[in-house]
Order: sequence, then C-alpha cells, then structure tokens
Amino acid sequence: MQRIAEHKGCGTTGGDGKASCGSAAGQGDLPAEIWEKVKNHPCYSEEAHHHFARMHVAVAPACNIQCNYCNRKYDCANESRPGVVSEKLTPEQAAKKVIAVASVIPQMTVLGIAGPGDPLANPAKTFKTFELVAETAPDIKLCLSTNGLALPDYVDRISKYNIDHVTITINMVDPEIGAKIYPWIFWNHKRYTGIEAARILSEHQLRGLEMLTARGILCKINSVMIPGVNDKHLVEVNRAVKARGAFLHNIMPLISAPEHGTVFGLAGQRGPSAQELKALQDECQGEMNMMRHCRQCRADAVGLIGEDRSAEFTTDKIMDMEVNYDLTARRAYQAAVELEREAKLTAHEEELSALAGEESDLTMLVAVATKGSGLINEHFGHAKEFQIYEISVRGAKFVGHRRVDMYCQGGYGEEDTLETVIRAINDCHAVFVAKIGGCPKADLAAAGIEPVEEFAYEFIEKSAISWFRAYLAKIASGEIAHRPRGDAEIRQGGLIIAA
Ligand code: CLF
Ligand code: SF4
Repeated sequence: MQRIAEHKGCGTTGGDGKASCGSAAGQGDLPAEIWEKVKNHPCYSEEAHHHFARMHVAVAPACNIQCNYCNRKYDCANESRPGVVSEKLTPEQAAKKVIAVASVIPQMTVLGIAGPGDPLANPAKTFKTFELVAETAPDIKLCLSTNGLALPDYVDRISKYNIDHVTITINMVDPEIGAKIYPWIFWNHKRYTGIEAARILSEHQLRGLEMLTARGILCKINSVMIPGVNDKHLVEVNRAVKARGAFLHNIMPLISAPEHGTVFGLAGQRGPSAQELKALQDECQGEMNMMRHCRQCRADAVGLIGEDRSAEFTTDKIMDMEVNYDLTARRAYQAAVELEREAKLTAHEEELSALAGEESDLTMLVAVATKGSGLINEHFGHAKEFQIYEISVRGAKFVGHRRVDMYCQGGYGEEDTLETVIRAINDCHAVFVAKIGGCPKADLAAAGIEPVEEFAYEFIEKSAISWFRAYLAKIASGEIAHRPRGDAEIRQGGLIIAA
C-alpha cells in the first residue's frame, strides 16, 4: 500500500424525493428525452451510479486560471481529486484507452474530459479526443468539465461534437467573494488579478451556461463549499444557476490540508463538516436537482464512481491489450441493468406501502457498505466508503457517502482505523453490512451505531425501510428511546490506494 497526498475535488451528491437526478429520479420524474440522456450517466443520475461507470482521460494539462484550492502538481481540483499525478495522454492514446476500457468494462457508458488542467484551455487535444471516440465508440456519452472561462468561445464546438453533458465549476457570482478564491485568470493574452479577474470569470461562466442550456445541453454546476468564504453565498449561486437552466447542482466539500500545498491548505482553511455540507445541500434542494454522490474523482479515473480502476489501464497495459469492442455485450449488460432497476424499485415501493398510515416526524441516517448494484454486498472490514441514506416515513433516499480507510488490513482489524470509521459515520444510527466481525460490532454498538447484518445481499432502500419500521415499532413498545446522533467528519487526510 502506498500513502499519497490527497486534496480537494469537484463533486457532491444530492438527492431528495422528487425529480432529483442526484437522487433516485426515474423515468417517471423526467421528460423522456432528458431521461434518455441521464439514465446511464453515473454523475447525472444517482440511481445510475450504482450500475454504470465513467472514465476520464487526462489529455488537458494546461489551465487558464488559478484556484486557491488547487496545487498544479496534482490534477484539476474542480473535476478531479488529485491523489496522484495522472499519466498524460495524446488524443490517439486516449481514444485507444477508451476502447480498451469499454472492452473490459461493459458498464462504462461515459467518457469525461476533466483535466488535469482545464479542457477548454487545451481545446485542440480535447476536441480531437472527442472526435476520435465518437467515430470508434458511438454509444459512449461525451462529457466535459470546465472552469468556464473559455466556455463562451467553445459552445458551438461542444454542440457540434454532440457533447450532451457539461459541468461548469461556479464557486461565486459575487466578484468580491471570487477574489478570495481566484488569485488570477489568464484571458485574451493577459493576466488579470483580484476583483477584475473574478468578475470576468463569473461573466463568462454565467454566459456560457446560458448559451449551453439554450442549445439543450445538460449542464451540471459544481461548487466547492469553503466555510467562511462562500458557504452562505452558495445559496445565491444556486439561485443564479437555476435561473439560467442548470440541470443539476453539485456542492462539494473543500478538502484541504497543509500537506496539499495549496493556498487554502497552507492558510489552515478548513473544509465543512458532514452536517454543514448536508444542511447547505438541503437548503438548495428545491426545484433544482442536487447531486450528492460525487466522489471528486481524478482526471484519469476509471470505473464505477467510488472505485478507481485506472491502474489496470496504464498506457503500457493498453498497448498490450487485446481489444474487443463488443456492442452486443454492452447492450446486453444495459438491458440486465434495466431489469435490476425495476426489481429494486418494486421492492422499495412494496416495503414503503407497509409504512402507509405510519405517522412519525423521525428522520434518521444510516450507513451502508456496498460494492454497487444498489445492494448491501460489502463486508464492514473491506469497505472503503459507506453510502449514507436518510430514512423517514417518506422512504429511503441516498444523501451522501463517507470515504474511510479499510478497517480490515491483512486479515485483522486496525483499532485506529475503526475510530476514524466511527467518526466518519457518527451521524448514523445504524450501519448495514454483508458481514462484520465481533470486535468492530461491539465497538460500533458502544458508540451508539447499530451494526445490521440481517439484510445482507438485499436491496438497500427496501432494507433500510424495513429496519426503520422495526425501529418505530420498538419506540412505540417502549423497548428503546430514540436519541439524536452528533456530527460526522469528512475525511481530509491521505488517500490510500493499492500500490
Ligand atoms: Fe467525469 Fe464529471 Fe462527466 Fe462525471 S465526473 S466529467 S460529470 S463523467 Fe462525477 Fe467525478 Fe464527481 Fe465529476 S463523480 S468528480 S461529478
Ligand atoms: Fe486547478 Fe485550474 Fe482546475 Fe482551478 S480550474 S482547480 S486552477 S486546474
């Protein structure tokens, strides 16, 4: 194992009951043409992220602005978590990598270009890559993430290449706040600083957003929540982007520590706690879809959101790989997912109907160990993250995730690690797992978090509601008293990856 520096990122997750793409929005919630665009996109649909994968290719090294949460030694913090320096690719290498990944991972449905700098500060490489992929793998959706400075100049090309999904990172609409986040921008052969730089950036971002939505391109807005700098202001940003037709808002926590070497990290600027982040996301949740499942992934990430298989697809390995781009197999996988989705939805609705007539104001969080497919299918000790669901008499909905170090290292548990896991899910009343050992079970229970194994390998939402019904029954019978939980920590430390 290797410990590497880790810092900030781009996305978040969201979700509430309604047409929330960040939540479990289904076909019934969205117009058919929008559903077609989002149903297999793991970032634009929370529900899809349990089944479908994305990949990024790192073809865009240069950037045209400086963010105080970015260290250029790593990747773009707006759409990537800079755990390690990405392997830079030429457009031709990138296109080959896309086909190689699609051959091995049939659930990979989206190619994103997200850095390591800004894709539109590297337009030739970015658009050449999209062009090559569109020729060889026409069923893969194309996705772009940008800081927005150069966006108005490239809207026509984005539209021409059928790039249906564009993310713009917008952290402010007030240049005075912007000046605290961006020390400079480089535009029109000139460097601008301070409030003027932030004003130009904000104008371009909002104009670019209007131009894209006017063309029917789905736009997601990423915002980094920086406590004391733009946290309260992000409500205004939410209103501004909603008014301009943004489809989804992804408010992500600033991840900042001195070892990241960023301006914010060195200045001791903290990131938000789990409760602070959720409160802001909830405040912005209205007609606007909120994304809460973002994992702030790297500019060369490959796999389901939350997993990273990029090490399997280095340039050396790709060149030796036998590529078999099998469209039939890919379609068969997607058809199987549709069936699984239906089964999951039916199970959720059936369980929910058993709650009908139940009256309770209780809203609680539970953590889930999952490897994907919407199932409780991971052992506690092997979980590298826990998904967080909010449950109430209205049902179970995904509201976030918490990354942790694996508790079980080489067959035995690490006590220090268990403490960090407990801090990461401290706001939860229960943790649902496929299996758990005796020691962590006792420690979790002592911390007030109930370990739940009885729903192993079952659907998450259905199981959470079933557990909630039993919980309400125990309160009604006087067997237990409900106690609120405290806050939880969003991890700021080093990312551990397999060497
Ligand atoms: Fe990549 Fe971004 Fe497209 Fe997704 S990521 S370019 S929209 S395909 Fe997704 Fe990753 Fe979060 Fe980005 S989880 S960092 S939101
Ligand atoms: Fe870094 Fe540029 Fe991305 Fe900002 S937009 S996080 S400066 S690469």
